[in-house]
Formats: sequence, structure tokens, C-alpha cells
Amino acid sequence: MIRDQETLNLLLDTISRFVRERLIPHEAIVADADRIPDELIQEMRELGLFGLSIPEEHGGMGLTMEEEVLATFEIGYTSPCFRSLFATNNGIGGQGIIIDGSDAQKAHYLPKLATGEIIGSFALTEPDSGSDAASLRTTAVRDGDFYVLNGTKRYITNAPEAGIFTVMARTDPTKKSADGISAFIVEAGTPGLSLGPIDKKMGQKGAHICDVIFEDCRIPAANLIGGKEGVGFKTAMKVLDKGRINIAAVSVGVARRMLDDALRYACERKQFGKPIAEFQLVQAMLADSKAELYAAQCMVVDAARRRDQGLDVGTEAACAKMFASEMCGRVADRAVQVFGGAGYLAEYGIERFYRDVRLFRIFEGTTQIQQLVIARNMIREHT
Ligand code: COS
Repeated sequence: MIRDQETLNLLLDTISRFVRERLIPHEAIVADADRIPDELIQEMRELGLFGLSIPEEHGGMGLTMEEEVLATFEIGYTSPCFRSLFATNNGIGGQGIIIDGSDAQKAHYLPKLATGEIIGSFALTEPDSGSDAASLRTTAVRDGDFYVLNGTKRYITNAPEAGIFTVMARTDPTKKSADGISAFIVEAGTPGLSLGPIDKKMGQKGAHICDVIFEDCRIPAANLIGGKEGVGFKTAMKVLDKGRINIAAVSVGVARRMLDDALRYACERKQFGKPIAEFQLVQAMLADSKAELYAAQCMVVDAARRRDQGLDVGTEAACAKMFASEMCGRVADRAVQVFGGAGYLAEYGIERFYRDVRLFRIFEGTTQIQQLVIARNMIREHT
């Protein structure tokens, strides 16, 4: 739902200019250093990127889902590590509080997330619990006005930078299923909370993940999200429904970039006496990519509009995430192919995108989990 087209256009133009003038020139530098320079992070804060989807009353821009995916298309036109830094505040690291948090939790944490003063992180996955999220083992035992957390979370995006974590933990050990799980806000620096070393990854250098370890970590009972035990798994799933639309949107953004780069290269590179873009087999790769990209873009906008209408978008979010992330992988593969030998060299940057986008088909639910969600919902609606 676009509320004010003129203001939105201004925002999208500003983001697009920032991406082209500031982020694209830093792509290789950030990948080499595995670090985003502080001045760029400060510029992101000043542009309001940490608070795109945080409600205006708490200091954010309060974008609707449709407005947010349009912004993500623009942000996606560069290395995804840049978006990764502020995306958890708008997405999985902030949405638990936005969707199910109490008024006091919102008032306390959202303004700091919106400005980027703190980074929010989402701690669901564990060493033995990934796709089967409901099997998580981290425990939270009530002790007076506190909960005591024990367990380990794995592959936690932005954990090294985080100021707060949304942590899913089991409050009822007698229930092995989803309804024994609760969601908490845990502040970095709480005694008993420690971080593992930063993991080395295939791509997305500059974005960091690590283990988050809880050893008798005492947190105030007031940090139970929404003050309600047993609904933390549902909070996580609602957060992921929104997150999946955003991963689909960034898949579209990065695919647009890779296809533009491949098209430019195909028009410049000459073989057999003419630009390779004039050869039909190269044209087929460009055309297939364009059509699939357009389809994914339409899906993302449609899923976002439905969410803005208050509809349940579990199926549409999974469809969009699955299709757009798989599309992005195919576009990446074809882009490397169009570049040929140059596609394999770091110098041209396209191999970096090829590695970066591989993650889209895995995190916030693998393609296979999206298939399972879609089919389950279809069967449920049929019976
Ligand atoms: N919104 C609200 N509630 C939801 C929901 C959603 N999208 N999806 C499930 N729920 C609810 C269900 O309705 C059910 O509640 P009731 O028992 O009251 O009916 C409860 O949550 C448990 O759901 P379900 O039985 O479907 O859970 P499963 O253990 O079978 O697992 C999947 C569901 C596989 C879909 C889930 O574990 C999942 O998404 N896994 C992937 C995790 C993931 O994305 N990890 C990435 C980490 S973040 S980068």
C-alpha cells in the first residue's frame, strides 16, 4: 500500500543514489577487509535505513510492506552484506518486538533500533535445530523475577555487532513441541552471554555470524516478549513470514544488478567480430533471466500488498522466497556464464555475487522448507 507516492519516490531515489555513489564503489574493499567502514554505517543511520519498517511513533519510517520491498529492490542493487547490517533491525531482529512485544518493550527498544544505535539479532537456530526449528533445546527457567537461559544458538546474523537478541527458548521442558517455546529480548553484555569466534563463510564478506552461548544467563522476566509464555514459536514464524518476503525482494534487487552487469558485458565483449550480445545463445540467457526476474518482482509486490491488507501470507511469502531466491541463483549462474573466463575472476566482481546469493536459498528457511510450507497450507485448505 503506497501511502504517499511523492515521498516514496524521493526515498527510493535517495537510496538508489546512495547505493550507486557510496556502496558500489566500496564493494570490493568491504569484501577484502570483511568489514563495512564506520563512515558508511553512519551514513546508513543518517538515511534512516535502520528504521525503514519500524513504526513512526517509535522513531522509524513506518514503511508499509509494499513500500519496504520497493526500497529493498534498490538496496539489493549492491553487495547484500550492506543490507544485512541494517536488515535485522527492520526484519528478524526487530519484528518480534513490533509484532508481539508489549508497549513497554516497544517504547524501550524500538527507538534505539530505528536509529541504528543498537543492532537487533534473531537467535532461533541451534547446533541440532535448523529446519526443524521447534526442536530447539535452549532452556529458559523462571527464577523469581528472572529467567535463566542455557543453550547455544548457531549461525546468528549480526551477533558480533548486536545490542539485543530475540531469543527463542524452551520454557516448558515437558512440552517437546512448538508450544513449549517462548521468545525473549536479551541484551548483549548480560553476564552468562558469550559469543563464539566469527565464522568464515562462502560469501557476504562484511556481514558477520557467530555462535551465541548462554550459560546461566539471567535476564529480567520483563524481557519475555509480550509477557506471555508458550507463544514464542508463533512469534518466530510470523517474523519469518515477513522476513521471507524481504529475502525475496533482495533476491530481485541483486538479480537486477547481475543481469545489468551481464548485459553491459555482453554488449561490450566482442567475439567472432561482433558483440556476444548478438549471438542468440547469449540472448537466450539474457531473456530467460529477464522474464524470471520480472515474474519474481511481481510475486514479491503481490505478497507485500496482501500482507498490507492484513491477509495471512504464509503461503505467498514462501512462494515468493522460494521462487525469487532460486531465480537469483539461476541469474547468477548465467551472469557468470555470459562473462565467461572473466566471470571466474575476482576482478570483475560477478563471482562475488555468485557466492553471495547462494545464501538466499538457505537462510530464513531453505527452498525445501518453503516447499513444505506451501504444500502443507494447500492440503490444509483443501481438507
Ligand atoms: N504464523 C503463525 N503461526 C504459525 C505459522 C505462521 N507462519 N507457522 C506455524 N505456526 C503455528 C502453527 O499454527 C502451530 O500452532 P498450533 O499448534 O496452535 O496449531 C505452531 O506454530 C507449530 O506449527 P507447525 O506444527 O507447522 O510446526 P512444525 O514443527 O511442523 O514446523 C516449519 C514448521 C517446518 C515450517 C518451521 O519449523 C520452519 O519454518 N522451519 C524453518 C526455520 C527457519 O526458517 N529457520 C531459519 C532461521 S532464521 S535465519
